[in-house]
Amino acid sequence: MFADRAKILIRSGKGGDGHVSFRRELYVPNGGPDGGDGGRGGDVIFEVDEGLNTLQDFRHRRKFAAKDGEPGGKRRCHGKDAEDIVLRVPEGTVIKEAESGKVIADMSGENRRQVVLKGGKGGLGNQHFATATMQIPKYAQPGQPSQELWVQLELKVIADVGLIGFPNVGKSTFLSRVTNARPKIANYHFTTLNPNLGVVDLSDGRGFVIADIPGLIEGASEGMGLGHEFLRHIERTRLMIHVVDAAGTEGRDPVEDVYKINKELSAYNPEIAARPQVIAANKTDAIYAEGEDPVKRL
Ligand SMILES: Nc1nc2c(ncn2[C@@H]2O[C@H](COP(=O)(O)OP(=O)(O)OP(=O)(O)O)[C@@H](O)[C@H]2O)c(=O)[nH]1
Ligand SMILES: [Mg+2]
Repeated sequence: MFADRAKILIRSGKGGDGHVSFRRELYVPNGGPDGGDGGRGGDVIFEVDEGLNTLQDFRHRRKFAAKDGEPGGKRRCHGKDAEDIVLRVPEGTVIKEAESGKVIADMSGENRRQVVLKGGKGGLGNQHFATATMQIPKYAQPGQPSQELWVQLELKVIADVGLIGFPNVGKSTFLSRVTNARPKIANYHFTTLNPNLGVVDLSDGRGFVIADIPGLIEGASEGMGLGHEFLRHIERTRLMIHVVDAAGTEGRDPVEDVYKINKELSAYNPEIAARPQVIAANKTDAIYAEGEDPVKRL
């Protein structure tokens, strides 16, 4: 299945604590404070990887934590900074705060790399806290805490072609015949609940991607059926193949079907409705019409 959503837990590293120590040398009785600073905790960074098309990597692993900074040491030793972690996502991934749905980052266009959680700063060692009146500071600063967050990753399907149409008209069947995809096909509505992607291989080496989108129904633009959820997936396709049950096996008129689906498209986003569309008359083997040939009417 084509993964286009994933919920993951990310955590930045805690800053290392500052250290409390005093110089101890032979013949130096009251050495001053020499506790070093803690290192910085790792950031959590998201980066676009051109080679990725799906969020599949985030299905198997859900927790991603950067390491903590190391604490400071004696003799002004600075704790080591932790390495950042870089999570690679496909272009077009939107990162949202899972609880509120607030968009944190949109990894598209110019935005190739974004720090989403900052690691904690390291605390200062006691060497910094000596004053004229306090020459033996027994205090050092703790490192800043880490941050933890559940985030929702969302990827709009990036396909060249989108298959649209009423439920059960044969969109998935079409996809399975012209691409390498093996979607579920069954004789009931809403068999497809998530978009399936398939690649069409052309002999000259160029291929293109077709997305099979769950069936649309009247009112989809207002959220009926799975409504917006479905329409969201075609936003980035360049053209659509509009599959129609030409035989009207469920009692609907195929020409009316085309108008109804297009009405939903324009209500959702007129820009999508204006994109090129190929009408594919399907189930022609089941046509038993006496009147005008429905394929001709289409
Ligand atoms: N007779 C006939 N049946 C077909 C044809 N294409 C698909 N079917 C059947 O129609 C039913 C629905 O096919 P699907 O490909 O699952 O339809 P879908 O449009 O993806 O359906 P949803 O995912 O529910 O929207 C299945 O039982 C298919 O075998 C065709 O050309 N002729
Ligand atoms: Mg289907």
